[in-house]
Amino acid sequence: MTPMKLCRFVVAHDTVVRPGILEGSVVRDLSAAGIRSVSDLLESPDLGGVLRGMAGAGLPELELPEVRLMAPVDRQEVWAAGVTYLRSKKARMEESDFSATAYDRVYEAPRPEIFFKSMPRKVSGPGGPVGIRADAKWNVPEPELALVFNSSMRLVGYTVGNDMSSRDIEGENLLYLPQAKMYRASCALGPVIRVLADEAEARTWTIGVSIRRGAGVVFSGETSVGQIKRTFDELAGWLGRSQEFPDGAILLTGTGVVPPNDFTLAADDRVSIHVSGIGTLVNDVVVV
Ligand code: DO4
Ligand code: MG
Repeated sequence: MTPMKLCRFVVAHDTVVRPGILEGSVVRDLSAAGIRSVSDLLESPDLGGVLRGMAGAGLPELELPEVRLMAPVDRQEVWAAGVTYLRSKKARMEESDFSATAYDRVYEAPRPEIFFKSMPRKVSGPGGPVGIRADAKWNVPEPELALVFNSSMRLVGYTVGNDMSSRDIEGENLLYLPQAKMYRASCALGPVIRVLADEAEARTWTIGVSIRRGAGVVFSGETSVGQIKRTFDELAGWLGRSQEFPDGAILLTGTGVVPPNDFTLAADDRVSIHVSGIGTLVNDVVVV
């Protein structure tokens, strides 16, 4: 079966954001079938059946160059888990002085690190900017698989995420984490939501990042989703504790690719994050 991918898009010279299905280079306009938003669609108890029904529904079709893809979230809050890969634990311990043991402990503890990352309207989409703080000196992208949950905390899809981070601010003092993680254009998601794939399949996917500066690649790296220490159910269970998400939620699952410690992003760098089962999210770096 061809992988099923949902998107949000606008047609050139239009401002209306529409939900769509992306198949190859063709976008099918789901708004023509009365579907108002991706998060509404993700509430369906039989998403597979609904989407299969759309295949023969004669929906308007557009070629990718005719549309602009938007971040595939409309009303969902965006949260993030951290220190879920051994590589991230090591990097965090290297960058911090007196808080190193906190990372060591959280990697082993039953309760994971989970933090709020972004309101949906602040998320950058494909081709949008990703920010580095003007007051930070050590900035990196964090390429991450993002889990997509509906309002019942059912895992309904996956997208590609970038949890942009200021390592010097986070390393100086653990209490500065919100400033290292939450600022203008610090979160990017896209290009699509891959649906109808279970955790076993997602764990076979690879996550790669490549950073271009001018004509050259200044960093590239790859890991496997299978390297995540915790199961998706475990992460979902902790995220949903004493919480409610009436519009669903996104959970970034942590980074397993960290550039060397002498690397920092610069304005105009192009960050491409590829997850093999989903697609590639491309964003250019701006100073904010
Ligand atoms: O506490 C630091 C955040 C770690 C993180 O965002 C990650 O591991 O991806
Ligand atoms: Mg992260």
